[in-house]
Amino acid sequence: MKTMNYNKASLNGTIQVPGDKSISHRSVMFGAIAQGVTTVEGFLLGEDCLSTIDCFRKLGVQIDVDGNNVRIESVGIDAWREPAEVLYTGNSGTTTRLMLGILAGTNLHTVMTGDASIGKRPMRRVADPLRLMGAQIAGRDQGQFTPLAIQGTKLQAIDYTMPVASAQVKSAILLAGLRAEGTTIVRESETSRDHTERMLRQFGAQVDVTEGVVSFKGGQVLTGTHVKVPGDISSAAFFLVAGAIAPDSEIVMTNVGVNETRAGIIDVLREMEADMDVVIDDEQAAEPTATVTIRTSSLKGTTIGGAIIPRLIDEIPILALLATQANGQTIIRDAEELKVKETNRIDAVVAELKKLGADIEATDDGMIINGPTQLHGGSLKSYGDHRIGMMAAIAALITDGEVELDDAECIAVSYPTFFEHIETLVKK
Ligand code: SPQ
Repeated sequence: MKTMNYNKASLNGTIQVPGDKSISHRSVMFGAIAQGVTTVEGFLLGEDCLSTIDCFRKLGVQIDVDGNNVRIESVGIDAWREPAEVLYTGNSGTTTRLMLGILAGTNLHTVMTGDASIGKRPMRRVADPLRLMGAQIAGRDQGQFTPLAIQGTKLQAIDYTMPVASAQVKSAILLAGLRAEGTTIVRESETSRDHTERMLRQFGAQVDVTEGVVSFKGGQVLTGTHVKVPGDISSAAFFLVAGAIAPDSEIVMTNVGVNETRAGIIDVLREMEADMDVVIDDEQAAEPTATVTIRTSSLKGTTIGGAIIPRLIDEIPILALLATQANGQTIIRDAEELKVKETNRIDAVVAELKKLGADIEATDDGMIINGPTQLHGGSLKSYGDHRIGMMAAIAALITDGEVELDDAECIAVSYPTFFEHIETLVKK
């Protein structure tokens, strides 16, 4: 149990949020698949990414970690060894789903499982298209849930139209496509994060992307390279909201990843009239970064829905808190995917913010929030979900009275230094 009493402090100063979780996972995966040495700078030492490292070590890949620098040495997939142990993916959906795509085309038998939350997350969305490629995957409830057993085999390319916007499904198919015969094509109606496509290019592969269609020829060999991981915009999101809603505040964040397939929260903050500056460092970088400054803001309600949803899906819990402080109504829609994250994030956000006195209701595909509301203290649950836990802690900055949080440890999944950063920014 963590008790938070910040007495409506203001937040001021500069922080650098930790490395991007999605890119950190992929850097190790690609480094393990590639031939040669891959060096990674700015790697996120969160529990989820450490699970990815652990899985590849069990496959015999040499991975050395020195602070936020990681070195991966591999001679490619064919040199991996069949692990005697189960590959444990912890709380990480990204590890579980992308590994499924990678392992499907090896010549290994592997078994993968994760924690209780992973055990409830749908895997057929990945396993089904992989089966169309010839993958042999068995799992609980007809291949729907972990534990999953994979018998690696030869794969055939497919032309797949995605039923939901999901970077994890797209990435798993593309990674399987690396070992497949023919050209793999993935069609998205709404663009999900494109880190896999960008990284394939960084490792020397040729990928074509035109109007929502990604195509990629199997059999391409990846070569080790250097990967620079930008700060995670999904982590920065918590302090973007904190700076906007806490009194007399100004927070500067450097090296924030602003890949446009991830940066939907910047558009929403602008739309809500937040007092914010975004200065891009290098637009040409494989993953562009920016220095972002946010100040206490007078906000207006908005509607968030449609194509922007995949660009900010993980930021919706904290945007809901932001909306409780905006003038007027905020509607979040088209976000059913929130129901299959670490927990049902629609139900969790609504239940916990209601406990603090927010005017918020769940809908089938999102939520409706009326603001502004002075929030009061309360006893909150994180549901073991890092993003719900961080939302609760940021809410505690502006409540009348203290907030208790049952399980704050889960925050280490993506942001191990989160509470240190709050302490740095809170004026004593
Ligand atoms: O890895 P995990 O547990 O799925 O993490 C989450 C998160 O909040 O950190 C989702 F719960 O992020 C996903 C994100 O929602 C990470 C991700 C990726 O790296 O490809 C893609 C998104 O998921 P999806 O299902 O839309 O593909």
